[in-house]
Amino acid sequence: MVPDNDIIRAVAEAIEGFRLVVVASGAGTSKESGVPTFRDALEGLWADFDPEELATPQAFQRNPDLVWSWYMERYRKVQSVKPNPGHYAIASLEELYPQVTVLTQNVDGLHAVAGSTDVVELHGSIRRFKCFAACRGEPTRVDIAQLEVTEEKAPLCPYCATAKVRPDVVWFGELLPVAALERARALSEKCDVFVVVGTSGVVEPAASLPRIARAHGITVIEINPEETLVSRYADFCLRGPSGEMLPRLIQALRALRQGDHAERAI
Ligand code: BJW
Repeated sequence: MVPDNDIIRAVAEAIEGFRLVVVASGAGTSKESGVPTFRDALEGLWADFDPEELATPQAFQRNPDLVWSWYMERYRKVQSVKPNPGHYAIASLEELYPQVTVLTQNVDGLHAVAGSTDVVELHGSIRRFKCFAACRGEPTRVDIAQLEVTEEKAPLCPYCATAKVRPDVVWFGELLPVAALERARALSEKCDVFVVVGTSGVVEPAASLPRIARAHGITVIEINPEETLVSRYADFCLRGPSGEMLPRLIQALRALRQGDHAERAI
């Protein structure tokens, strides 16, 4: 059931006056931009594959060309899509709060395109590439615009000419970027409100962040059309697509602020 305005207003009232806002986003945030979520069933050529089995270093070692073509298809997609009203609403929180940080599991870069200025990419970026063997240290970034790249074949690293080039994302079994994870954990302990948007909340360590916030007595708000593991302990659950719920929340926050100004003027 889509929440009515009273619920949205109650959430706005609960977070009005806060200072430090954390938004933790997952694949559902980009769904309305046309980017499939990670756990949506794959289509077409990929229908027979399980994304969890493609997103591993072992899969890349076994069959680099297969994993490369999956990522190239997604890389092309990400370059052709635009942020949706949910991304823009998250960016516009910066007009209402002194500090807003986005902790994203997404690799599509759409928060920055929408104008969010403080984005922590926990799982890397599909828009960057690196040497699989980190031949010049981790990460050995490779600009694929400088290479002759096909969709079908993982290119060789231009530096070592031995290892293949891979996307600069975090696969299962790999460590998240240390500084990004440390900052995410610290913010989860000290923010005023933790808004979890469009994630199934199954992948660790990102899934622990709202639990950390909750354990520190911080208000947790979930925005997701479906119930998830986060729903059990969130203070508020807005059940609906983020491209609809977030702009309504911004509208309610702005209305509260305008009401405040009007009252002060009387
Ligand atoms: C909408 C919507 C709309 C739809 N609006 N919402 C502790 C216990 C058990 C296992 C582990 C553990 N610690 C570590 C692990 C292992 C593993 C893990 O978590 N496995 C789980 C599957 C159990 N984690 C790791 O390996 C991590 N590394 C690590 O911890 O290193 C140390 C270590 C290693 C091994 C053992 C122990 C310690 C690395 C995780 C890297 C994840 N990488 C991926 C791929 C990135 C590149 C790529 O995109 O290809 O990241 S996996 C994939 O899942 C991707 C996503 O960022 C991530 C999360 O998915 P997300 O965003 O939640 O998407 P979905 O599809 O699951 O959900 C979408 C949601 O949107 C749904 O809820 C919808 O309802 C909703 N929705 N429309 C709003 N319009």
